[in-house]
Amino acid sequence: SALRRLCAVPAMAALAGGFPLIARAADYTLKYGNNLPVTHPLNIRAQEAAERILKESNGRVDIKIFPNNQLGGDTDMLAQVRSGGIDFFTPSALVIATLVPVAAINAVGFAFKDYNQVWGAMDGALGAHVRAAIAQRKLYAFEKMWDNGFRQTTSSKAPVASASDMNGLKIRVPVSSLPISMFKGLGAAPASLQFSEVYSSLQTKVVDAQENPLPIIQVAKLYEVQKYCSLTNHIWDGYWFIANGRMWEGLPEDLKTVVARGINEAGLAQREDIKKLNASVQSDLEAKGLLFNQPAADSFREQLRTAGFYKEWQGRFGNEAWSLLEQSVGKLA
Ligand code: X2X
Repeated sequence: SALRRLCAVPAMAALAGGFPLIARAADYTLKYGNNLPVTHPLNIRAQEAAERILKESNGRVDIKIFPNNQLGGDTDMLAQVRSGGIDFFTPSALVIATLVPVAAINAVGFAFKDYNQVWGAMDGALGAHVRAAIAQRKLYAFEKMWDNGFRQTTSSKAPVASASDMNGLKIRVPVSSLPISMFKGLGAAPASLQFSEVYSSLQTKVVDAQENPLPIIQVAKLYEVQKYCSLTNHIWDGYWFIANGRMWEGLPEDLKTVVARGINEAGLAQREDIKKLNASVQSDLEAKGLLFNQPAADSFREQLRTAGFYKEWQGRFGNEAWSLLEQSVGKLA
């Protein structure tokens, strides 16, 4: 049969010292886990990167993607990438901050005005500072951070128009101390839950509210279990693409080059995807029934200052990191 003839070729070619036509197993089969649905730009671009890396490495590096919390929630995947159970993970800055505290610095409330400030900081000195801290925990962070977005507040109860509407709000936040501190400072009643539990906890009313960038609200279908969306823009959040340090050190230099190029360039394309999506996602979510409002930032910032939020986190991050942030965004406290 045709199949049999095809199968016979590599053996013959190998005997003749020729080049096999059928791919052998890759030298490096690497697992990458993440917490997002396959429809999110992060997964679409990661899949493209994996295909490009397979090709440019001549089949030597095969990255298998496990999306959507298939390997467990963020806490589990962070433990796995540390132990080498998986090779790559994309934790949000908030999530990796449970291991590398300074990584939450980009999430200081109302710090970044726009994406020029965000990428200036994260592709510059502030990002380098965080990557060095990640490296100390024996994880390798690729240079280009991927975009999650500016976080917005959704609720099944009522819109949030100013800081006083946060009072007593039962809101889910990621498992991370900065958002807990921030929402407590705003007077809310935050609860830490992994992303894998967000939809069901909103559906069963364990919490009334959550906060995430609009593309996440869209791909995770949170509009099905939320009614109001308040454009609070309170945190800018991104994903660090990280690798297990031992695995990374063990890769030959030529393959490191191929993998890093594939991942960093995919990250830049993913940023553009989110930028495009940001132009249309609100009207799509409105069509799906979410009611939007746009609160001014002033009352939230004022409340956080009064609560001592900025002073506290300046102390926790240290003056070096804090001044790198302020170099990009101006004085915060
Ligand atoms: O858990 C979240 O809210 C998410 C998806 O934004 C993060 O990964 C932090």
